[in-house]
Amino acid sequence: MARDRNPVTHEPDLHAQDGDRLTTAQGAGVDDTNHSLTAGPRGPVLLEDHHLREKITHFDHERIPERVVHARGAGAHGVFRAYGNAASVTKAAFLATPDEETEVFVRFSTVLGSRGSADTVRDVRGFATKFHTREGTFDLVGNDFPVFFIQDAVKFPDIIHAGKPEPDREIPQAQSAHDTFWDFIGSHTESTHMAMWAMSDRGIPRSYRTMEGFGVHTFRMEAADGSTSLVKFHWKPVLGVHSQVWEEAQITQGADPDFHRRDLYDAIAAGAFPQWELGLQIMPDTADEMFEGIDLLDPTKIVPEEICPVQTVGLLTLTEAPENFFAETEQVAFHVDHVVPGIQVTNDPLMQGRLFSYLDTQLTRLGGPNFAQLPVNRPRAAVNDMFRDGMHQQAVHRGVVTYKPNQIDDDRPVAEPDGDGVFVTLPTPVSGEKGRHHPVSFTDHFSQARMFWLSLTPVEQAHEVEAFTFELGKCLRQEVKERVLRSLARVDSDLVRRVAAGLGLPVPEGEVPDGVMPSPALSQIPAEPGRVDGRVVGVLVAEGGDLTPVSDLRTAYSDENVVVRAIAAHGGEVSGASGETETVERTLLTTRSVEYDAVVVAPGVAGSALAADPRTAVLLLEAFRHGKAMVALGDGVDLLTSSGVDTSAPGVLTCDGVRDCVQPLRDALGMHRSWERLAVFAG
Ligand code: HDE
Repeated sequence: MARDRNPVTHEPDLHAQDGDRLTTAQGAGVDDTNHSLTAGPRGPVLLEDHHLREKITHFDHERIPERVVHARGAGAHGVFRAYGNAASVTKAAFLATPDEETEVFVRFSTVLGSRGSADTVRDVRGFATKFHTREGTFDLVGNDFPVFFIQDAVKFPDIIHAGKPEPDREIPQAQSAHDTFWDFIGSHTESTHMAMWAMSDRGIPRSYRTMEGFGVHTFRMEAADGSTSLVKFHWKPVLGVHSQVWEEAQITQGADPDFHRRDLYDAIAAGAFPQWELGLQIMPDTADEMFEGIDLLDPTKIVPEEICPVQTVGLLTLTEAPENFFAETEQVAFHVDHVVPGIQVTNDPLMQGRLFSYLDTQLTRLGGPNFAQLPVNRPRAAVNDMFRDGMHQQAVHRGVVTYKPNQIDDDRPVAEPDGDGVFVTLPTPVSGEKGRHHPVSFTDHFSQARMFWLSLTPVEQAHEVEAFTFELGKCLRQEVKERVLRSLARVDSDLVRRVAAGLGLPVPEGEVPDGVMPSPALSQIPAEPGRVDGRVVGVLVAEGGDLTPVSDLRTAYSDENVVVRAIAAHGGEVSGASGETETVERTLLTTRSVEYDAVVVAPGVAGSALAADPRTAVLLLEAFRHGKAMVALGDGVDLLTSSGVDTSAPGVLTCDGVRDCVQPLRDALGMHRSWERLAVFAG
């Protein structure tokens, strides 16, 4: 990925700021940047100080407007490799050519919070991918849920106004747990399905690396032979889909608000490159654009994987963190209408509105129409658009001809409908009366919400109940809670009974849709241990105790880049019983349980200074409550017991030596959590 080269001219890119000498913005050397120019040693500052004025003026204008939604995010560069099997449905070269590699930039985000808000709030996550293909840029601007709150883009400002902090006191930040959000959800029953996703564990991912991604809308694909299909995009994380639990997410918001971006950068730095397979659900392109009774233009509906399997067509690997957050992650500009030959949009009314919005918003955010010239946005395909001038124009265009047709340049450049790599809109028929319609096929708002509920395991259902009860419990107005309960009564009687009980409100009556079947693919609980790359194990160690478990576990899991951190009573180094030393990475002051996927107590900690500190018990009990794998080595079991951890509970391993616990701990990590233990808490 030669990012030090200009992708268009292949000239070395100027990293704007280069060399050892401090200069002004115009390149003159600066003599002193610590003292303003004054009249006399204690006199007034002189207007003549051009360095001071230039430096402060530039600083005054450093900020650009944050994104109106998805302001908080983190990105990474990577590569997409096509398997080539997609050639049967699309002529897009980056998908259809076996082993073709395409440079990508991916930005993950939350939706509601400001740029400085915490990563682990309950929200849908953005999953936007810019494919720099040789046929032009393709942006897949997706989310980590496959459905959306609304069916029509015209309601987008309403849902976002309702979800953002309430305008009088500007609280709560990055939270949906407030009246205006639930007032909207209760009054738009089409939102019920997405609300079920948001209140499930999907709303609080463990990491960007363990999220699925979805294009949400149905796209139309065109193969080289001219055949067309209706297609939905999926990203399948190689590490599986995993989430935090709610208390853990809340603690993380304070203990490490950068948790997800740190995890992304740390994993890349450790060589545990995050990976997703791109998958397609391919459906026939029929005149009614329906599949098995599902309206493919309704973005509040999924097509269950059981009736249309996801076929994987390529692998995305993130390999490089950005060099500069502002230049890359902040200035990247995605647009749903950035499509390439072989991929076309459909009449989904939510998608149609987005085709306008993404271009429009960049004009404010990036200050004009030339944002595609910014390094992170620059197409890798040659550009010859005949657009001219505008704010922040980077190019020095040649010639006098900036119009078509022209004689002076033999009418070049030419538009050629039959040329290679040319985007030609498919001649799909359009008919009907103009009007503000509400199609009948968009009116079923509850069957798939019910399907989602029925597809969850009891532990996941308990989390869903807890989330609804928490969010509605934070609302101040009774009528808001009552209306949402009326919607839940139309999803499932058990769900509404449990949420109403938690809120202390009467259970409303509701008719639930008949004959709804679950879709097992919607549950996140793995059937067997998955991969553990980049997982974090914390080992409590004591001065004079046995430190070898730290290095032994590191060696045992080195192939999977598992991070093993020593936690001790003080920073610096600790020395073990046999003279071994270990660098302390965390103390009780600098860590919290949420940093670890598993916690190990090494021999010798019981009875040490660490054991006497009440924060140790807090760390252990949190890990226990959150279903984390826990290991007591030797007398470590005494510390677990004195801290109140039930050592006979599932997922609590007691071993004499490290060797005995390597495989069981790996398996426990691969299951992500002890679901049996969480089931006990869920009741
Ligand atoms: Fe967006 N959305 N959106 N959205 N969206 C933006 O574009 C909008 C929707 C999504 O990391 C904005 O450049 C409308 C669905 C992501 O830079 C804005 C509607 C999905 C990102 C905008 C939707 C998304 C955005 C704000 C209703 C999932 C972050 C800044 C029709 C399929 C991209 C920007 C990044 C960002 C408008 C609904 C995903 C204002 C009008 C559905 C991942 O243009």
